Amino acid sequence: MAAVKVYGPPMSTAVSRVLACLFEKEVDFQLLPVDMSKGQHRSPDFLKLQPFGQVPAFQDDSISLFESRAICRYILDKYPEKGNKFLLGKGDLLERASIDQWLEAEAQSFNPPSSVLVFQLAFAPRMKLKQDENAIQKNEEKLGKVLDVYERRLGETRFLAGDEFSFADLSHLPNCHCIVNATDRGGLLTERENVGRWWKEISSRPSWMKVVEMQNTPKAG
Ligand SMILES: N[C@@H](CCC(=O)N[C@@H](CS)C(=O)NCC(=O)O)C(=O)O
Repeated sequence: MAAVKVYGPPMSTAVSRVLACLFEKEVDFQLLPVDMSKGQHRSPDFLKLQPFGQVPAFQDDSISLFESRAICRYILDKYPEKGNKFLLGKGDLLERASIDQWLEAEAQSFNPPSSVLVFQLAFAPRMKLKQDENAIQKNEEKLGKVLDVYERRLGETRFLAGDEFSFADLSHLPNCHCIVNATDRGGLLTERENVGRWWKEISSRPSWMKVVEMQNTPKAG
């Protein structure tokens, strides 16, 4: 069986979501570089894989996919028996619905404000772009309100969808990691008692630590 291919730098939050999923599932993969500083993600060849000109792109034999969350679902569905078998629950309808619910919360409520903060506070300075103070303030407030909901939920359950680590928790790792480690707004997570406890637990999973190691490897992008 040929290893699946992931295109993009591990520093990218969307790429790192796919990598975390592959490590959890113990699925072999090949990481192929995309030099975004040279605009390679907008090259005609890359656009055949990812028509929006973003990373990651993904290939499994003749199948090619884009959108990190859809790529993860594909991996979870294709390899139910490999690695962590319970990222989508143990077959209980309510448990699965709860995972889907918190996955939607990640994509619809958590991701928009946290992505703005990640871009404005972590990436804009590295790219020598001017920060938008108004966007930072607005999205910090928005994210705070979202995390207040998480704080209440995580006061009731160990993880978002219940008492087991799931794909819903995994999907939050990339932006949480950047906010805690690459901005001065980490307190948004760490100063909330239950969110802080949850963050500490999910970020110390061996799968995520491997992703961080890849990000910290020179020339990892
Ligand atoms: N919803 C997409 C988002 C992909 C995305 O925004 N990728 C960023 C890097 S994290 C990117 O390629 N940015 C370059 C650009 O948009 O030009 C996913 O989850 O795959």
